[in-house]
Amino acid sequence: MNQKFDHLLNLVLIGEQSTGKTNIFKRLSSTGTKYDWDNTSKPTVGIDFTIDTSQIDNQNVKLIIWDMGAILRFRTILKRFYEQASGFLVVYDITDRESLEKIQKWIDEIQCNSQERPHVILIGNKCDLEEERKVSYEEGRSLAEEYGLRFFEVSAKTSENIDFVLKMFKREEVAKAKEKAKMKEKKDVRNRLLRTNYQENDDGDWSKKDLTLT
Ligand SMILES: Nc1nc2c(ncn2[C@@H]2O[C@H](COP(=O)(O)OP(=O)(O)O)[C@@H](O)[C@H]2O)c(=O)[nH]1
Ligand SMILES: [Mg+2]
Repeated sequence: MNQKFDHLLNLVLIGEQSTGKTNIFKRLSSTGTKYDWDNTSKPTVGIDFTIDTSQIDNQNVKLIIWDMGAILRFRTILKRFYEQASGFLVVYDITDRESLEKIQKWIDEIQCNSQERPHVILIGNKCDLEEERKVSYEEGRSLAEEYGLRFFEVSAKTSENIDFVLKMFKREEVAKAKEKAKMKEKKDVRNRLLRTNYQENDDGDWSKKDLTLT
């Protein structure tokens, strides 16, 4: 079936190893609700992706979610992903302080390699492990504030906040695209009006048409 989409989005999961990216990915994928929690997940070697299709504000949205494994070491591949992504979930583990301290490295990578300003969301995963918590909610929130990012604590284990983050990402991207289309239409109308009322003279300047002569 050849379905048409109004929006194609790419969302990439990045962050230190063992922060739970692959488990978040499994929850985000369309089969997520059927996914049984598995404590034995292995380091991700390659790249995995899943396609999520949905309707947001009467628009068909196709979202491709990418789980990046050790392949992140290959900079040429990485660069292509940074360039094409509409958004990133930058993940740290609330029970692992080091994973938060390395967040800056990931955000710098996005800022250095992305062409347009992508939608970046800071994610503190494993919020079900309250007793093992090493990073407070406040610390995560203020780091996100420093970079002007949205911030959520989630749990891939219990699914807490996972659906919400995905829906919010899609809604905001669709709203952004609609706003962009509106601006473009306004600009097109302005240009059309300009062309109707003005004419280009020999010097390449625009001057008002002498309507009495036409
Ligand atoms: N308690 C708990 N453990 C998690 C959660 N997410 C991931 N894990 C565990 O953390 C380890 C690393 O997870 P994984 O998804 O492979 O991390 P990745 O290397 O970032 O892809 C695994 O043992 C998971 O079972 C979570 O939300 N809560
Ligand atoms: Mg992984």
